[in-house]
Amino acid sequence: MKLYNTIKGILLDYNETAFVIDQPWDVLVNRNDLEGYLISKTKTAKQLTGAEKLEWLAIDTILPPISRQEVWAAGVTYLKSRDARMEESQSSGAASLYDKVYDAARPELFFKAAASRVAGHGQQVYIRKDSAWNVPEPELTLFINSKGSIQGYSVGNDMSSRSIEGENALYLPQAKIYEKSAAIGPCLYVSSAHIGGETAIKLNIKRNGAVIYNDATTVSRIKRSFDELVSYLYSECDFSYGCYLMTGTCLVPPGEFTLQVGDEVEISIDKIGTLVNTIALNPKHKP
Ligand code: DO4
Ligand code: MG
Repeated sequence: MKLYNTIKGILLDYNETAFVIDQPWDVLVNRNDLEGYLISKTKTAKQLTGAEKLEWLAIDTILPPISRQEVWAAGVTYLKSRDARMEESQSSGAASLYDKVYDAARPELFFKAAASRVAGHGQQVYIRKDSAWNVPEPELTLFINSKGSIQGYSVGNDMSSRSIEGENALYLPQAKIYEKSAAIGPCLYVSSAHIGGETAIKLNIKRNGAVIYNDATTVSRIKRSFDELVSYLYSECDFSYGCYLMTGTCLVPPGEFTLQVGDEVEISIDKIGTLVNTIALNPKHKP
């Protein structure tokens, strides 16, 4: 089942029927057995007609599925990511950091975004004006409740500056955290069953309507289990409203590739859906 946050309210898409769930997002999602609770709500919740459902899910109506949750991210959880970072950081001498963290017991985890910096499906994500090399990072994103239990999944984009991170690994927060550097959506896919290794993640980038990059892989290539990532994240942090955790990028465009303003980034993950964002510069910060 899919839970959508929209400007009209919260829509639950279950068995081809759309229901209105009249509750604040943070109260609704932060529970154990979210799936069972939502199924029970379908008995009394208002149903939408097909036309109403289309209106609620129009591209300018959908919001990111987040309210007061923090967004965290795991890094170097796939070999592709390790190799790309080792290459980009060769001149800074930091390549071995990535090699070490890939093999270490403790994963790389970093704070990615406050909810206000997160874009939803159909919205713009930004590249930094002081960055020459920018990529999207397609990441399966966990929704974890305040008790540390995974209740759902979403599609995430961990927008990143490779030039800033490659210059010096200590610049990671600037490479990763800025306005609209994260996108999550289009929905929260709620499931008590774990997302399996066979789940496909696809990245498609279009420029002037033409596909300029397209690749896919599966979650099975991840080095660490979700439970391992969650247990490190929750070991010394409390999340009163639950939190999102991006689980690391599994696809990296070739070294010569950088995003341009106007590019369209599409990330699809089986069962969850497709998150589409357009690349822009922050209008407030244009030179
Ligand atoms: O080590 C830097 C960040 C890694 C990352 O974001 C990823 O692997 O997805
Ligand atoms: Mg990432």
